[in-house]
Amino acid sequence: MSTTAQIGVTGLAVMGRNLARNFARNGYTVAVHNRTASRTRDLVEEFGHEGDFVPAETAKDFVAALERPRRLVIMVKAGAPTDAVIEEFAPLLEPGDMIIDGGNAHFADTRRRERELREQDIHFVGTGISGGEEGALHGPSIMPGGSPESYDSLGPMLEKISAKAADGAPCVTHVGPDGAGHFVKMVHNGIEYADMQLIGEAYQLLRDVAGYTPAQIADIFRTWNTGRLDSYLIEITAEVLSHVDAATGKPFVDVVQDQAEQKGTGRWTVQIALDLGVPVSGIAEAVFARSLSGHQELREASRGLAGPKAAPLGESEAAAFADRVEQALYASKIVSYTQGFHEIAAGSDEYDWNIDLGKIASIWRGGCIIRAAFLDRIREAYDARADLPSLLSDDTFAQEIAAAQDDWREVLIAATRQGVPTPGFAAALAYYDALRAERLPAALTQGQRDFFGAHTYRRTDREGSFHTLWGGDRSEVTA
Ligand code: NBP
Repeated sequence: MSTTAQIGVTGLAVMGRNLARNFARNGYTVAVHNRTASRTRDLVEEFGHEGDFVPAETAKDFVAALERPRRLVIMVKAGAPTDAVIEEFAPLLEPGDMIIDGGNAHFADTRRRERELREQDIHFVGTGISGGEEGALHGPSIMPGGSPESYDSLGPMLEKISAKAADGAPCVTHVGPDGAGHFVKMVHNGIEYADMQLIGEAYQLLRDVAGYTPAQIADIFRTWNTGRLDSYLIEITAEVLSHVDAATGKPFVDVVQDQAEQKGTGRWTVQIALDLGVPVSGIAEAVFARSLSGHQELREASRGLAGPKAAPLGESEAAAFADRVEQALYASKIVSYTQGFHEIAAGSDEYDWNIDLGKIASIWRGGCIIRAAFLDRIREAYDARADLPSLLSDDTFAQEIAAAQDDWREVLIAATRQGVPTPGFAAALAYYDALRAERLPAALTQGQRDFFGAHTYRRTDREGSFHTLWGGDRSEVTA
């Protein structure tokens, strides 16, 4: 077999197949391989006319089909299958070759694999790919980690197949070394969870407090989508809400079981945030809301618990309430992104990745699930000041939240009065209020810790650590 292909894709389920087609449609010759060879044959049979594919049935033929340095993309199920594929291919590769893992790997696995393969001088490029199967085919947002040398070789190809933002910029950048790409993809998914939860809460409020029907709420979302909330998720929310179930004639949303599933990247975002000490309360509430929804027996057992007796709003108040919900949603969204970007900054510090936060906002503007006009604003905020302590420190965002906060609070009062759960909105507001507070009860916490465990405390008026002799004469000693 001649060495002709510029890139190879192994793992040809929905993602790998569409990614291979995307490369081929952009003029690259693509070697294709899958553990079960029938998938390879099917791809070439169905889509062979779209470009140049080199099908390979064995690992050896696949590697032999690649020009050097080899660029080999793995698109298999994350976890043990990725290790199995690396074990199969790495012995067939040579120094300078690249393995690009486009699966949803945990960044710690990516760091390990990168370290192990570096010993053989093979570049391991852990790459976050967002946008689902449509994105893979038409242009995803791509978050590659790995060495700068690997990006020199891969970057132009990735730029070609990636989504393009409205200003034409490709939605890909070299995120940083080793696991940086998969870390950023993980936080992207965490933010996606939070975005979806906040939208869900807005929907529930419009339905249960304002009394709108799903079709009316779809129209409200369509209106919001022409303003500052303009985003893919708001757009598809309107589509889902206006869809009518063919079998029953009921709104589709009313015939779907209300138990949300998850694959794990949201949970990882929260677990890693806990390790890094970053408060991502909005993302955590979104993950918990999905798990609560799945506890069917617990929910059944709790149906009889008492709730408030407040009546829904009258028709005349509904429209004003919907405007308030828009403010609450927007303010809460600013907080989710503030928390997500804080986690990326903390990961970057912890692992010396030197991640450019403005670039990350920039490459999420197209292709991915959280694409939104709003990301342009985040990019501008970081471009204006790369060391911004938090998105809330940006003047424009601070002013927008200031303008939204009264309505945000009113919405939460209404939600509480009616007994509509809004953990995302509430966590976001609590975060905002905690950050701006002059004094937090953490001082009391420190006093309690010192009382029961002699954990010591620091004073507001002088340096040092102190302990009060709680069991004795309550005098203070230097610790
Ligand atoms: P799946 O995650 O369903 O994986 C199926 C592929 O893995 C098939 O090609 C299968 O080969 C291969 N595979 C498995 Br399973 N075990 C293997 C092993 N031990 N050795 C070799 N190959 C093995 O596919 P997908 O949904 O296309 O996703 C691919 C990756 O992309 C995943 O990591 C996923 O998390 C990530 N991702 C998915 C999306 C999405 O929207 N679906 C979005 C972003 C990222 P076979 O055909 O022989 O069984």
